[in-house]
Amino acid sequence: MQQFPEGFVWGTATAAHQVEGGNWNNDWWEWEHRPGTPCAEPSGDACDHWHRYPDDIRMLADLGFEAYRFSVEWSRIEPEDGEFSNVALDHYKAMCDTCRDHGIAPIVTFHHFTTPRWVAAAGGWADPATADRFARFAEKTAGHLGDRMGWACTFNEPNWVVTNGWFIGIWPPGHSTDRDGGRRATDTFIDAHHKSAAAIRAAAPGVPVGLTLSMTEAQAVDGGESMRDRFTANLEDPYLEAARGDDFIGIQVYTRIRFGPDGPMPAEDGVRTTLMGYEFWPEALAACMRRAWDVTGGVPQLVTENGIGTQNDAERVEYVERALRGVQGCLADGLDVRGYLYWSLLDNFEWVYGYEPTFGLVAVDRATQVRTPKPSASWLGGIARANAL
Ligand code: GCO
Repeated sequence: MQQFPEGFVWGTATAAHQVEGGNWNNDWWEWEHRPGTPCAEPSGDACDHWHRYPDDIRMLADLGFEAYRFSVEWSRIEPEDGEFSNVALDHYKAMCDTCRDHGIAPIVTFHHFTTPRWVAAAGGWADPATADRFARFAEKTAGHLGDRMGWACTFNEPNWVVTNGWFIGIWPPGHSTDRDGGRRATDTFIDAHHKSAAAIRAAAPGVPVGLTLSMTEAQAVDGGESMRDRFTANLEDPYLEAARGDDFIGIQVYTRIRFGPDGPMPAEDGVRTTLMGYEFWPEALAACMRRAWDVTGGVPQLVTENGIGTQNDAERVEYVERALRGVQGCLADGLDVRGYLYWSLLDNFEWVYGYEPTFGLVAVDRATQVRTPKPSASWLGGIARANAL
């Protein structure tokens, strides 16, 4: 067994819209019900985590974890411009208190893909004014939660919101090849990150603040170097550079992409794929951690998402074990890695894919909401308790 550093954080992650249920006042609920939507199905009741979080957090603690990353839903906290809900704020305060009661550190994400309808209608992320709208929401929320938070993530994967919302068009606002809108959205997200991080630090002194970034190991094949470099330069590097000087950066990795001279290539022959169509490539985590370490100039890292959509729980164990071996290699080479959070605690709403891709350590019966931990849940919880692999 190889020990992880003293204080290494072990946990799991979810996101409000994917698990709470009934999140109707945001751009994703509208997107799911729009005629011709690319969504396989609506989020609906999700995992009813809005009501069932006490049992879910207790289950998390009983499994052996010590951290829980969840997101607060802006559209619940600020349903209309400048109108704040104390009931919603108190709900998330109670979630933090429940975590603490079980010895769990709450890792609070302030924006996980979903945006209130009123913000989207006012211009959304392509409107620079949204940075101040978001900073005001962050200040209000952080002021309410304070140091109940163990860590604060301003954004979850803003690069993925821009890619799918302005370049590919399968996420709201549904633009494709909108380079100008995508650039403005990237600029607004980065401005919002700096402003909200400052607001959170002022309202909750001592709580580490950072953004989380979707990263993919980008490999060049047969002259694909320029395509690979264009991918990383456009999708990842602006945010890695924005993270320089932050308390930490959240690294979120699932797979690799191979680039040829014409762009992304299909999965390599002989390499299995997951329910998301990703190549089964656990080693991508360490590769992206190393690249982030270089580009950010050594900003401390927290793996805020890593996992696999699969019906085969033994494959989940294989994936995570290989990914963690990569983390151990990064630690051995001097990277400052603070912890590992598995995505996800629960099988949940996987955005346009609906409920079919199952990432959870814990299965959820869609009809009854009954939770059933998978063998991987106690396996990873055991690693968390031992702090060793
Ligand atoms: C993401 C999001 C999660 C996904 C997870 C699996 O990285 O896309 O943070 O909401 O559910 O990554 O795709």
